[in-house]
Formats: sequence, structure tokens, C-alpha cells
Amino acid sequence: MVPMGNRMPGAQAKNAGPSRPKCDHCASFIPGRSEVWEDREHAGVPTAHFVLGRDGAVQKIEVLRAADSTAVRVFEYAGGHLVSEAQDTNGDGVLDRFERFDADGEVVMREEDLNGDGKIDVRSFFEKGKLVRREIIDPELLQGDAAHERGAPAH
Ligand SMILES: [Ca+2]
Repeated sequence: MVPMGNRMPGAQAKNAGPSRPKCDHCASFIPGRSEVWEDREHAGVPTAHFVLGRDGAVQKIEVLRAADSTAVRVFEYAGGHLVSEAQDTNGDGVLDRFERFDADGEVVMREEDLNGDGKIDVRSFFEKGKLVRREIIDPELLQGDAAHERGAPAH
């Protein structure tokens, strides 16, 4: 005779805690959208984050700083073309330069946070790669050293 009522599943087996994948090269797949983290610098933490679309094409790539996983560069793609790029140009952990590109890969707009407060200060518009208009958004930049071109050679 086999006792029928003795196979009580242990309550602990169902309560093993949250399953949090801890790995240096892991992927989580969500229907229609996939995300992949990679530890490209063998830093023990992910330093690249890929977001893939339903078709498997890359939609977004984030390059992460190993020290604190903040994004230092963010690339966004649509239809296989790079449409925007954001960058932390001075390494303070805040994205401070944002560019948008046309279908030919030419920059059409660049937004810059020059004083590192996380707000855009200057917005530049381009046509066929040439600067056509520039807006100064932060009025503080008009008082004094507004003419600082980021990336321009220092004289
Ligand atoms: Ca700013």
C-alpha cells in the first residue's frame, strides 16, 4: 500500500527567492524585444547594453562605464541606420552631447550641455553637414564665455 497523502511538496521549494541572473554575459529575452548585456572589458559588470527590435536588428547600444554602469555613449538605430548618438564628452557621468543624423548619416542637429547640469544649453542645426543655425538656450552662457566651442582646438 502506498500512502497517498504523504507527498507534500515542501513550501520552501516554491519560495527560493527572486531569480536574479548574476552573470557577466547574460541576455534576457522579452517577446518582441531583446536586451543583451555584455562585459566587454572583463570588468565583472556589463559595459555594453544592446536593445534589439522584433526583427532582431539593433535598436540601441549603450556603452557603460565599468565603475558605475552609467552610459557614456548611446547609439540609436532605425532601419539599420544610426539616427542618434549621445555622449558623455567630459566623463562626469552625465550625457552632455546629443546628435541626430539623417538617412545619409549627416548630422542634422546637435544639442550640448556645456556646463554639465544635465540641461541642454546650445542647439545647433545642420544642413548637408554644414551649420546653419545655432540656438543658445541657457541665458547664462550669453554672459561671458558663450563662444566656447566644444571640441574646438584651444588657442
Ligand atoms: Ca547645461
